[in-house]
Amino acid sequence: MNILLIKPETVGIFSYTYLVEHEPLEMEYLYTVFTAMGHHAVIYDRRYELTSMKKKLKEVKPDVVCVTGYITQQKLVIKYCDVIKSYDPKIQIILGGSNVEINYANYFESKADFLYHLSGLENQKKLVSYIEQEKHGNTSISLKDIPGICYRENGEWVVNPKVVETPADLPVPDRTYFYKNKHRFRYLCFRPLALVKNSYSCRKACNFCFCTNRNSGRYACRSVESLVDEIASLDVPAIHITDDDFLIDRDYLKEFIRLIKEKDIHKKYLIYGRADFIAHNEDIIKEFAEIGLSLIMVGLEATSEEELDSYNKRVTVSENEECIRILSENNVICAGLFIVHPGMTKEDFKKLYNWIAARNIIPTVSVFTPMQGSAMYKKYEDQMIDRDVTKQDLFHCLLKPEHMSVGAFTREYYKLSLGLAFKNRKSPLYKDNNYPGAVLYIIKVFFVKLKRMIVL
Ligand code: B12
Ligand code: SF4
Repeated sequence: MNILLIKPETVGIFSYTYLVEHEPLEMEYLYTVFTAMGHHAVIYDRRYELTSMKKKLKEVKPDVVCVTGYITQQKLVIKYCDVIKSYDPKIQIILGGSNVEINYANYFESKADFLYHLSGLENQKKLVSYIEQEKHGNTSISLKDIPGICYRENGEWVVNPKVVETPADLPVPDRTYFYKNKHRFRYLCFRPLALVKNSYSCRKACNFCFCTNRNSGRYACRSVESLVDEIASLDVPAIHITDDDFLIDRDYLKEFIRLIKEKDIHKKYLIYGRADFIAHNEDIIKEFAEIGLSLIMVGLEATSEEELDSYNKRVTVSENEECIRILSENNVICAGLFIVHPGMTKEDFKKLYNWIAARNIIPTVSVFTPMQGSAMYKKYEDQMIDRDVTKQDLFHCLLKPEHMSVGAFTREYYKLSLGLAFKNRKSPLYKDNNYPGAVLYIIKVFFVKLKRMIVL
């Protein structure tokens, strides 16, 4: 069969920058799985390819279209389904990805045929085999036997139960697409950059976190050998490990470091990790830094015990302080993640600025967002002043601020974020930024968006 794999265009503020761009790894995985099954798969990455949807459909003549997407792209993905079905109702549409995995019911109104609500791909193979059999009038596979899918029966959606999976089942991704487009993929000065997926979910349970609820809330990771083999095979200087928390286990990390040294691999690593682990495992961070650890995105979140407890973070302010010291002393960039919440006064914004500015941190500040699918969503659902999922991008004020208007809160937020970015403008992380080029890019994106409003 012909299978079209759609990576949607970026929505929101991220679409206006090319300074943080990642390969469409989920699509490369699907490409790998489907080509191994003998299908003809094509990646259509709408972030870079300006061909219209209809033209692409005409070109590829797909039997099946797979679409990925995040919560902010939900409405866009639903619109794609309309365009695909109006082009050819026989095309079978499968929606998957992080948002569908948990918020699959949000897509019940779409024209999709199947919703895939799992982290792994084993059952996706069964679904595609089912579609192929259907096409040829042979039906030895039954939809009810495929876990983790939603499908329609007599006009009603049927939701098959989930199964807990492990990323050990994922194939080694075919990186043909990556190597063709390698120049695009970067995290600021780290480029070219490859993504490596090594785990599902997280063992911790911060209440604002969406990721921890994936894979039915069960953490699972690959063997350290398979991770190192994949890294060794990549012809890139920098690797972004997508694990929500890569600093899970001392022994795992020790073995990782040992194998990287043994195989004489020289790359830079960007990871996510927790402050408590960093604070209590200085020796591991030191050794990891020696083999290339360059940046850790670490959820510091807040500057008081009270706020940290309110997020069920289970980290103390002194652990956060210790983490910042250790990373700084080992020359690892501390990309600290912070949250501003609706209870903050103008004074609190100033205090937060001063706290961050006084430390060696390159921060990203998010607005407290009860993301649908996180533990706290139910608590805040009724208080949300804006239900537009496109705004669940962590940059929008979705709850009524207690001490100021939404406009004033938004101004304070941008003042804080831009002020901190300006303060850190000389950081080596930004050394490759080409600002005139960035302005031209914004203008280009504006025109592309305009064009797509007319022809999708
Ligand atoms: C790297 C990353 C980014 C990169 C972009 C990566 C990319 N390739 O496009 C950057 C930094 C730009 C980014 C931006 C954003 N991100 Co982000 N990001 C991630 C991160 C860390 C890894 C994603 C990734 O590439 N994984 C690798 C792939 C292989 O794994 P996967 O996506 O899970 O896919 C698996 C399955 O879902 C399945 N699958 C995926 N798609 C499909 C489709 C079909 C049809 C099928 C059958 C299966 C399938 O295949 C894979 C096999 O395991 C995740 C957190 C995480 N650990 O997952 C957050 C995450 C995906 N991001 C998130 C968010 C919210 C955003 C933003 C909206 C906001 C923000 N402030 O960050 C923006 C929006 C960007 C946009 N595209 O519009 C959320 C999404 C939540 C949701 N409900 O959708 C996540 C889960 C983190 C979180 N905060 O909870 N992000
Ligand atoms: S915020 Fe980080 S540590 Fe907390 S549950 Fe999510 S991934 Fe785990």
